[in-house]
Amino acid sequence: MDKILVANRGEIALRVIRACIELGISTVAVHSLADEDSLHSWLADQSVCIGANKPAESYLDMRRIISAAVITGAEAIHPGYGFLAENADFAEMCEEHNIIFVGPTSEQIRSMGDKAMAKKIMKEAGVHTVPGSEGIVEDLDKAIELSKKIGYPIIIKASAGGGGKGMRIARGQTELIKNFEMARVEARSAFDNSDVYIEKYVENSRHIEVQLLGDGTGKVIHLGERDCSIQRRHQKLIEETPSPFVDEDFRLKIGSAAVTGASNIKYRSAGTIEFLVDKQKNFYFMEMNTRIQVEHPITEMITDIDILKEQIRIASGKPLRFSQEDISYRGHSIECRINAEDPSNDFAPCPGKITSFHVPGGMGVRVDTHAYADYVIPPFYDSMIAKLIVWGETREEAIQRMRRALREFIIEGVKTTIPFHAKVMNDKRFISGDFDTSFIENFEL
Ligand code: MV4
Repeated sequence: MDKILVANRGEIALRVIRACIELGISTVAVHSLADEDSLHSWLADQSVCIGANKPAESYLDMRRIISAAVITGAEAIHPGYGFLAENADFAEMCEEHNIIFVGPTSEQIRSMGDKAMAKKIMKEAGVHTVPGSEGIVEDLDKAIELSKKIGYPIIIKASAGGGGKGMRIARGQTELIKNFEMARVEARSAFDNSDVYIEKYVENSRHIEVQLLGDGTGKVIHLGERDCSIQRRHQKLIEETPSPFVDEDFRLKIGSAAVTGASNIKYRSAGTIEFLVDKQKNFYFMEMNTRIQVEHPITEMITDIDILKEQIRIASGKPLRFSQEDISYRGHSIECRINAEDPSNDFAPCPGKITSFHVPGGMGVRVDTHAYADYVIPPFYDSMIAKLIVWGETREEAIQRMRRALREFIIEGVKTTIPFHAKVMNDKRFISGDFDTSFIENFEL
């Protein structure tokens, strides 16, 4: 592979370009008007302005991106995360233009994107799933009948949703009656698809996901788990690996379940299977993410494997370079997402000019960012401005190093989530490792 177009912006565009440079692949950046002065355009070998500020007129415009690839002679397109990364139509469009989509096949994206279908496929492969409806629930009568059978509380999920969007919990029949149609209407307006399915609501669960690499032949390996339980309104804030909840025996179980699921569909590329884990360490398949994820660096820190490079190698048709026995883990890694948001004002976005910017450094510290002093954060995109990633021999050392790095980090001009992270790093529950996805709701800022 000689040239890759990076169909994204921000830190992930930089991450992809860095991997390409190290692999000796030339790069084409695409950018919107607002991203004229962005680092990703500057760092790439070539750069093409593809349109106006609104994502729909630039980073989400499939035809403009394909055109940019054709004009510049790029053989492949890397979608990063967000935007077109899990758009099966876009992957298909790439396939039709003989452009390599750096990711899974369009069919794999489509089947895993349909959450009810994904669940069915995983269940048939023998991966544990939460008890619930077999596929879509058509109407309220069926929902009531089924919910009686599985027992309350239940959760209604949009089949075209994912990542927590369009979910509703019902703790009894009255709530179900109130929420069922509402969930369908919401799903219709958000995803243009009103299909919903129902499952037993698992209380006090943790969100633990497994990083996978597959080469499309059925060979799949996993790179361990990530605990992403610290989230707010389905936005992850802090991730760590290994999970303080996972021992060697549990890792073997959850890892092989994930490998079985991905191998069964002959998964190609880097991907993640998310599990819901209850207090008794029962784990259930939730979703498969068919993209590189924001939090992939913590896995890189403890496995010493460059996931981006492996993903690109796989896309160029090479078989997996590793077997499961080659994977080992060393130490502990934590990521804090630094967002331009005001934690004391309900995490309201704070776009604007960064007047001073100093990144932490030293042993075991990695900062993935596209920001710099005098950079203006545009209001059109997400508010993440940096990922602060640390490594330590132990969880304690990683936490202490994160405290140290957060203290060094200077961002002026906009409010950030740095003070919030500093508080979490000193929180008793967090330090003990005994938390679930309700951590933030119960957290006193
Ligand atoms: C659940 C669940 C409990 N029981 N499913 C959220 C993201 C998406 N991947 C699936 N999610 C959940 N699915 C069952 N059967 C709990 C979550 C969940 C959650 C739910 C409500 C409020 C906050 C949450 C945070 C993380 C996970």
